[in-house]
Amino acid sequence: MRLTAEERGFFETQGYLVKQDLISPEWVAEIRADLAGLHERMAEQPAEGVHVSWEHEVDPTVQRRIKQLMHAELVSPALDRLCRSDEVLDVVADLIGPDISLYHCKLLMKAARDGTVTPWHQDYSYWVTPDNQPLMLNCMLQIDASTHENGCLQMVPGSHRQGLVEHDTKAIPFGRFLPGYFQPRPDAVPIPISAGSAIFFGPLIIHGSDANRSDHDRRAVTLAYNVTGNATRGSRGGVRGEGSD
Ligand SMILES: O=C(O)CCC(=O)C(=O)O
Repeated sequence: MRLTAEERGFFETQGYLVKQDLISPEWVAEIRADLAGLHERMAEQPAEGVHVSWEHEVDPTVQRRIKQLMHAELVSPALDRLCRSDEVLDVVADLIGPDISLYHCKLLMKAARDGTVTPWHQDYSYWVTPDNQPLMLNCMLQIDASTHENGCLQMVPGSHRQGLVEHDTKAIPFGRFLPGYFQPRPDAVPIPISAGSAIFFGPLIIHGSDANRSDHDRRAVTLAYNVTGNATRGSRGGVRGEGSD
């Protein structure tokens, strides 16, 4: 798969790009099967190497709900395959070039009724170091369809062009956010997409998502890639190009 000039132009001006039906329904079903009972399994015994952030508004004496799980490739063979798939990497290579390394693979569980807001932020506010540049790229793939009601991703088109802006901080998951946290923004665009579709976006675009007010989970995975050699923290090694192993 190669991007059209129109798609590249859209990504450059708007800061994101939607690819409908990036993977097959069968692959989505495999991912879902790998994730069955994940909240309960991780509450009992987190898998080695993963890092779980829990929904902080859920009473842990009643139940636990995962907000995000870092290094999701370790809990799902189908996600592990996705990180290295041509379906994803062909688009990534078109957008950031052929030398790509995996930065992280993160599950965003946004559980039915319990999934909380992700405040407005730029990912680079988490990733910036004195010796790197904002060259990373996210592929956020929906495991369940995202809708207005279940808290689909919202983007502020073109906001990547203003560079990194100052964030407030708080010691909670997604604890870096723009002033106002998740106040309504007239310049934000909700992007509901089907399961198996993905949104590609860079590290400087402002984005966030509302709470899940529905009875259905809104699970997604974010595959973040970096250009090989752009200094990182936490890179899991090359997947393509000169940094491959
Ligand atoms: O789960 C979401 O809706 C937002 C995730 C997000 O903003 C991120 O991973 O940077």
